[in-house]
Amino acid sequence: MIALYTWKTPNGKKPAIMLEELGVSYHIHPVDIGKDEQFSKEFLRISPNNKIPGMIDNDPNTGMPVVLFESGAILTYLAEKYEKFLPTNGASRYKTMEWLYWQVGGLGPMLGQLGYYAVRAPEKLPQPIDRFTKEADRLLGVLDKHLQENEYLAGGLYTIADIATYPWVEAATTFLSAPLQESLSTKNSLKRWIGLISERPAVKKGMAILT
Ligand SMILES: N[C@@H](CCC(=O)N[C@@H](CS)C(=O)NCC(=O)O)C(=O)O
Repeated sequence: MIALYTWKTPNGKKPAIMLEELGVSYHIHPVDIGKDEQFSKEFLRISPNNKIPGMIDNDPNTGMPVVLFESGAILTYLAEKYEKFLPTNGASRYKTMEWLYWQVGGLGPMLGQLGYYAVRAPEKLPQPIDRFTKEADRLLGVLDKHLQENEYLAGGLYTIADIATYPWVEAATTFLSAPLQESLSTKNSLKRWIGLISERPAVKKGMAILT
């Protein structure tokens, strides 16, 4: 069975959504990052970067467990193993990769910094809050523009790029930042996509882990 080491944060919800979409049975091992459990010896053996999510797939068919950290790698592994949500070849495969890397390397880190400075930091410093709000809004604008001409991130197909991006967009437009919530009202294509993704039963289940 797949063991998912995770917590109820945007990065932690991505593999849970994927496993729900695949209908694969899995067991959640909570790693409470509010209590520094990501620094435990057991977890560091799975994720040496001390960040959730991590995953162990004890698949008897492969002979040895597959141990992974980094949500993009976990999503890609699961997509290739179960042959779903990542086209095996052609332009749409690389469009999926393009938006997956955009999320993991751009949207996620910027929103993560915004979350720190605007929500968690004891002192609210205007300069970093302003910088990361503007950058997050720019990235959401890029997404909105792309979605004007594309139903999903990779075009006509729902893929791991959508699965990776949705939990961060949901956080950005709910609790992370009031200015981002306001600017969503002008981003109609992004709103359409949010509606489309949020209605999926697997997304509802994956978003609700550990609540
Ligand atoms: N690039 C990583 C980012 C993971 C990440 O930032 N996880 C956060 C929670 S959303 C975490 O574990 N933070 C704990 C820490 O920094 O100590 C991924 O996509 O898996």
